[in-house]
Amino acid sequence: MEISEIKKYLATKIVGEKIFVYDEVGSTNDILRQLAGEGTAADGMVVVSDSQTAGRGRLGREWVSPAGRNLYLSALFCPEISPHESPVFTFLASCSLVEVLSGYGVDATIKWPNDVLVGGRKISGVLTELCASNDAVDYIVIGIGVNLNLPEEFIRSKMGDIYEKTTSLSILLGENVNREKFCAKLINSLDHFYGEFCRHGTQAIVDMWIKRWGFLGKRISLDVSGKVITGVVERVDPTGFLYIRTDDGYLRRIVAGDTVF
Ligand code: BT5
Repeated sequence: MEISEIKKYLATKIVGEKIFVYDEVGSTNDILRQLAGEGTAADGMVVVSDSQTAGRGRLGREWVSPAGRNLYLSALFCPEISPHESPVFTFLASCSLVEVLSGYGVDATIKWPNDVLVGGRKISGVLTELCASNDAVDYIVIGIGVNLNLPEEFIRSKMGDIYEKTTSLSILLGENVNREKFCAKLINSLDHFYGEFCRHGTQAIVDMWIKRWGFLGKRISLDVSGKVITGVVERVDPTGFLYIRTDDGYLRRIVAGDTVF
């Protein structure tokens, strides 16, 4: 990934004003957290890498991160919010991804809490991590992985039992995409939604996310620690929690889990 190529397409105010591009890292989230720990990171700073040797998802899951094919990006934010509102930054990232993919003519859907799917297959995932002290956020790192030029053969041969649940932009478009251009478009979109957050606050992002997610008032099934809970979504709040009215009439607050289709 060429930093000069990315900068050619950048039109941002805060996000990506400082950007670092690596050939190989363990995890882009770790690099940003390290910079933040050293006091050298700034609001909107972005780290991108061509490959990751220890790319990760939530709960220590692996994020498959081969070189030369995809996008692995982390962005740092320093918002004045309380730690429990940090999931709103996962929402912000998901909205950005849906917008950018739509610019490629791809109709992506959001799967609560952090997946972006096309045709039921995962194209992107978001990992939000935070550092907080005294009930205030010091910084939030959002890590985004997007499958861009991942060929069908790679998915089939290297991604084991998830191959049927995975896709990439090149598979959907039938041609490879310019990774630097995609990267810049995503940073531009993150900058747009971060601007919305700065102007209008967390609820505005939740509302934008709900619109793109599309499950408010609809029936949903969630795997919560191995138990499937089904009900109608009544509310989503800035903590990212879902309020589900189950068939027995109870309103359940879902803090963490995975959507089941
Ligand atoms: C996620 O976790 O989906 C968050 C992924 C975030 C990755 C980015 S890359 C840049 C930054 N640096 C990092 O180290 N991480 C972030 P989760 O919802 O837990 O999903 C993980 C699951 O997705 C795995 O267990 C696999 O089933 C599946 N998976 C792994 N790699 C994939 C890939 N490349 N494409 C699609 N699915 C994948």
